[in-house]
Parts: sequence; structure tokens; C-alpha cells
Amino acid sequence: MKRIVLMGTTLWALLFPTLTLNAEEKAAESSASALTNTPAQTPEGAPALGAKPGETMTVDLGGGVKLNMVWIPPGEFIMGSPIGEKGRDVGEVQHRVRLTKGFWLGKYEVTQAQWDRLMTNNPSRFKGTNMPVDQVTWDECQEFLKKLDALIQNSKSKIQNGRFRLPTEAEWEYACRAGTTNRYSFGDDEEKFCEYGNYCDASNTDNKPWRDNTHRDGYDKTAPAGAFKPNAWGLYDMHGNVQEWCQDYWYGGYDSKDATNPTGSSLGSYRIVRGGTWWGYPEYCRSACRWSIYPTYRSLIGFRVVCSSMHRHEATQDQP
Ligand SMILES: [Ca+2]
Ligand SMILES: [Ca+2]
Repeated sequence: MKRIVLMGTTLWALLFPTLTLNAEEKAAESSASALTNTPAQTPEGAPALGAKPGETMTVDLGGGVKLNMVWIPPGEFIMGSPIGEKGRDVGEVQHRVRLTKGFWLGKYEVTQAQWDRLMTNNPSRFKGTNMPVDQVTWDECQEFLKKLDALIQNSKSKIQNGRFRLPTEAEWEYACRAGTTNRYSFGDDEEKFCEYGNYCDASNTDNKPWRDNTHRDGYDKTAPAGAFKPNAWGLYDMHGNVQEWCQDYWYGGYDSKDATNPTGSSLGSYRIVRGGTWWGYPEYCRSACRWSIYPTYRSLIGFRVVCSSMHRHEATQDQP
């Protein structure tokens, strides 16, 4: 578990999580590690939504601002990381997760132009219309989502039956992995990270002791949407750039039991954050890496949106 409580002091926990493993957890994970992912497999009884991962649509926010969404199909995957994965936290216990409904997920992190269009402000630390919004709290994201819902339902849009929200942690990891089982959606080779994500590389000018001086991704701080290669389902910046709020309350380490449409704890003080940042190590941008953060915390965190309960035929299909 990695938890931020207050700026400054416990931020250090971002960099040096405690890694421990007891015998019982080892046994549970040895069993789970024999499983393999079955991405894009439609479970029995799943709604006939979407045709294939990677289909896209565009939501018009007005004022020339668009929101691009990618179809994520229902399916099953192994959530968590195998024992021995570099940078792994003990709570990342592998278990099979079944997602019975597909959903549309933001192709990019929410940009400052999109945020400003609905919220009429821009709290971001590093300004740029096509840059990801950051410095937004979980609670403020809920306001953005309410406004997005209202805009769509008042627009007589073809997607007015959709409902916008943050991704659950399981949806986020499923989409990030895009059918892969490796540390990253592009494999295990950290040497390739600078092609797929923005992290604390040689471009960074903050002189952090953990800066990777041997690779250069080209971005000192945040990078604009689409600056790096996407994953196999056409999603950008799932690794690095800004961290991303998820809907769930934090509930500690995973259980090894199978789960269907998990939504986390019903109560809690922390929310889940995923994906790592431009400020950190690649290993904290791993597909399985997770953080628990106060919903009122304002820092290097942005988000991407989900639209669910929307029939595919109601969406306006668009080209990437
Ligand atoms: Ca960078
Ligand atoms: Ca990100």
C-alpha cells in the first residue's frame, strides 16, 4: 500500500513503499499466477455492447472542445501483479476479475480545455489547453462529472442515456493492461518506457535524486494529450504523466478470491489513484501499482472519465 496523508512528509512513501510477503499470501498468489488474462472475452450473459476494443467516439462539449472516448469491452483479467515483479507492493495480490459490462473510457486524461469548458476555471500547475488538468481533488472531479452528465442530457445527444463517472480501479487496470500481463502495457522492458509514458527522465529539471539520467522522454513536467504511444486498445498516458483518480474507496490489499465488477469498499477515508506521474519512477507507473489518497488532496493528480449504461448504437461513431 502506498498512501499520501499530507504533502511533504508522507509523499516519501510514494517512493519507498514497504515490501513484505507472508507465507499465506505467497501460497494464494502462486495459485493465481497460474492464471492468464482473457481480454475482450465476452462473459456469458454480458450485454451486447460494443464490438471490439479500441472503437472510438467523440463527445462534443461545445466551444470547439471535444472529448474522445474508447470502447472497452466486457471481459476477464488477472488483477494485481505476480510475486517477483520489480516494484511490486504486497497488496497487489493476483486474482481473477470479471467485468460483465463494457464501457467507454477517456482516450486521454481530461485536458485543461475540457475542464475549463465545464468548470470555468483551470487550477493546473502547468498550463496548456491540451495538457492534462491536475491539482483537482476527487470531490471536484465529481462536480465535473455532474456537469458533463447535465450537458449531455440537455443536448439531445445520441448518448443522452449515458452516465459519466470515474473508472473503478478494476476498470482502470483492465483498460491499462489491454490484454497484457506484464509490468506495463508495452511489456516488461523499462528501457522502452520513454516511448509510452512521461516519467522523471533526463528531461526533468527538478534534480530529483531518483531521476533517470539515461533516458529522455522529452518532457520536463506534464506532457500534452497524445504525446506518447498508446496501449493496444488506443488509450494514451495510462502510464505516467498525471496520476488518475478512480471511483473506489481504498480497501487495502486484494483478496485472492475471484471478483465480479468490484467497486471497492462501501466506506473509507481514501480514494484510489492509478498510473503514476511525470514526477516519479517508472515502477510506480506499473499497470498494477495503486495508491490511496485523501479525496481532498490536490497535487499531481488528474483523471479520465467513463461513460457507462450506454448502448453502443446510441453513440456517434467517430474515427480516431
Ligand atoms: Ca518526463
Ligand atoms: Ca496518467
